[in-house]
Amino acid sequence: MFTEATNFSGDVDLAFKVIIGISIFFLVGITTVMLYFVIRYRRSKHPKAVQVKDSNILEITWTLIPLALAMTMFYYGYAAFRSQRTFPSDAMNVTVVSKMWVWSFVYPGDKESAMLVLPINKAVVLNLTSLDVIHSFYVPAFRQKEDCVPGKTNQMWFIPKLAGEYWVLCAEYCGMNHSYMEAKVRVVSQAEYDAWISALPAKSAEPEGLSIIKKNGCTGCHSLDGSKLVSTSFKGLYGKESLVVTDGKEHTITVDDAYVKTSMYEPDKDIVKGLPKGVMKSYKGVISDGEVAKVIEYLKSIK
Ligand SMILES: [Cu+2]
Repeated sequence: MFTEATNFSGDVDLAFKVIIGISIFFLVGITTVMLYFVIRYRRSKHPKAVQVKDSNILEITWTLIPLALAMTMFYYGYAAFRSQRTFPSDAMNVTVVSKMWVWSFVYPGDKESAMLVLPINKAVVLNLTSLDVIHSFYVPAFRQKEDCVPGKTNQMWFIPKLAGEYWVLCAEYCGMNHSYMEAKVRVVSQAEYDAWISALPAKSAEPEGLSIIKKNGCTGCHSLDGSKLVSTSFKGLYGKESLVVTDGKEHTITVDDAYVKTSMYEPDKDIVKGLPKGVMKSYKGVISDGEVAKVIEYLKSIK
């Protein structure tokens, strides 16, 4: 439960343990004293109230002790927070791009990956961005969480200390597939990282249509490998016959250039039977006619 996966996780866990320890101490202490008083001073034994005169010593004591306890909790919390906000200058930088409902990680050299792969024992700064709504980058094993806000770059940093695979979750409710917005962080040896990053193709090497699809976050709902997400997979889609509902009437269409374009610009017009309405936004004015052609070209290539 308390594995130290990064240089910070121990500090965060310590703050957690101090706060929970003090809380448990008071829960037990106050409950015990309360039960004792309830029994000891019950009405049948003490029918008449006794007036207690105020005591300065007592007042000062019960002010100073809670102050010291609160400051202790503050100290451990602040110590863990401060080191996380003091950024190293020699760290490697990775940009985290969030979009409903996918994470992607952009490495220097314009390389992009769906998984965050990091070399062990090396400081990394994550530059967190969002292309649409507020998401929150959360790695429970690392005890770290930071919001991804559109139009703004937030940062977080850490040194991975334990090789392994960890979950990345979105901790800010961001719409229908929020709970599926996940990725993996893989912490590996430097040699393994070097091999992985050099094998990762630069974004410019991929088909333009695929870049447009990724950039607009289409893969959050449409898979490229035939698996079912919110909507139909792009694999094998072009040229396929599909049962759609238009103005409440069912009919069969063939997925061709015109249908792909309509689906992007007026997504609610011809809805594939069984799929929900109003989930996909219109990409009119976002994806140009020229880009639509590139996407169609790409869809044809994965028929
Ligand atoms: Cu999200």
